[in-house]
Amino acid sequence: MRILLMGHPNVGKSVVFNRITGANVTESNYPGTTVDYEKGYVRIGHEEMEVIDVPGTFSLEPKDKAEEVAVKMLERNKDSVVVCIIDSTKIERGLYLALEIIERGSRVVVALNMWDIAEDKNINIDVEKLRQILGVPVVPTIAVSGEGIKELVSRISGATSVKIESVMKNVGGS
Ligand SMILES: Nc1nc2c(ncn2[C@@H]2O[C@H](COP(=O)(O)OP(=O)(O)OP(=O)(O)O)[C@@H](O)[C@H]2O)c(=O)[nH]1
Ligand SMILES: [Mg+2]
Repeated sequence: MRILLMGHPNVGKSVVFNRITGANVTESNYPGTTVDYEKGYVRIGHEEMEVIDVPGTFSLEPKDKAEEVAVKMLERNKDSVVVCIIDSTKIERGLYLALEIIERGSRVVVALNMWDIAEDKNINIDVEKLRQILGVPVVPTIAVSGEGIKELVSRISGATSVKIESVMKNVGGS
């Protein structure tokens, strides 16, 4: 089984990747650092899973080379679990991409990364409500300190796909 780490540029995908796999991929605060993909491994239970640090993409309608690589990765790996990494300080934009990935039928786990910065800015996110609306696991993370990463990994093997129609119904009802 494969795990794809996806999200907008500069949300912390490579730091999460390094945390999960113990690898050492270039991290930087310049968006678009990862234009090709990196591969590593994580052992979950008895299973060794391949983890892919997918280039950042704003949406599934590619606008440049990096986004093209990202969308192709998703299309070629329909049965993988996608860890969708969202910048907690820019949650709406990130959720749009998460919904697009859910809509494609992938199993998704959402990481609300940069949780420390959101706290500093007094941005309060109702994680439980987000879980209920999306119907997928939602885990706050601080990739740079490692907080939440263990829990994130623990949610991967149980991830299931959800119907976009039921998510949209929940959005309407909230
Ligand atoms: N404060 C804080 N900084 C973080 C966190 N996660 C990542 N960063 C920082 O955010 C910057 C971007 O991290 P990367 O892992 O390179 O981001 P990326 O998503 O891989 O970026 P691209 O490959 O360019 O798409 C780095 O300077 C990280 O140190 C976090 O949870 N909290
Ligand atoms: Mg990167």
